[in-house]
Amino acid sequence: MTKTCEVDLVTEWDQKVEKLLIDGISSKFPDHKFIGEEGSSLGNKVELTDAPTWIIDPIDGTMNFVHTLPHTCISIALVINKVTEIGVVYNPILEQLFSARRGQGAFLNGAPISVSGEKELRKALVMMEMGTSRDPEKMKVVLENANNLISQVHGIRSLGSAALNMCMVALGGADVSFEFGIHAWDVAAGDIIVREAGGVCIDPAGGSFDLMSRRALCASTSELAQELAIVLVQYYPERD
Ligand code: LIP
Repeated sequence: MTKTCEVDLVTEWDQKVEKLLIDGISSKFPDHKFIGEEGSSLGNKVELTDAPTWIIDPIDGTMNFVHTLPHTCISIALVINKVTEIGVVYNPILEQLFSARRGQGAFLNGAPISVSGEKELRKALVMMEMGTSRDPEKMKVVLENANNLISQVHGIRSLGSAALNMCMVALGGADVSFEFGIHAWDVAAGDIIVREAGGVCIDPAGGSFDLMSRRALCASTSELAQELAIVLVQYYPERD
């Protein structure tokens, strides 16, 4: 089925996985709250309070899932007092389990991972996405950024999943990732995984990362994050 437009997809599996996770977690923690992609698209208000809240994307990279491109994942974060405590991103096709707990490092299938440490944009491999919005202003900004960056960096890549893009930065396979128009459930787990791997997450204009702003930039170093923020054409979607 489609959601906001013809290329914003949801499958029965998005809904089933979200229900499975919410039912399972609720049975152990009945007072905890949830922000889930599919519940939110049914009109449930997205509200992040100080209560323990699980932020869930049951399938990040739904388009890939529909096409059987194997870059698709489940993204789960636990946020308490608006501080992210746990992040899990699991690609069940490639059996890649990225995880992080605040203050305890980041891991891929149980082995510690760390960012590349790259500081210079001209040497960076950049993750960015076209996104599913067909709003002409948004598409213009995406293409302007791709056009401006291509001659300034080592390369540009897109996995089709914001969460997996961020995990590639955490792994050191890519150096920086940014996207406008994503939602809290796309980036909540990736944020803590990148930071626990030694990287940074900021607003793409250079300020502090704001989970509900629908804007994210993560990088292996703050030098690289700030260098990219200066050259990006900005886009400000409506907040979550
Ligand atoms: C997707 C994101 C991706 C973005 C798509 C979409 P979904 O999430 O991970 O980065 O470009 O527009 O939002 O909808 O597959 O969970």
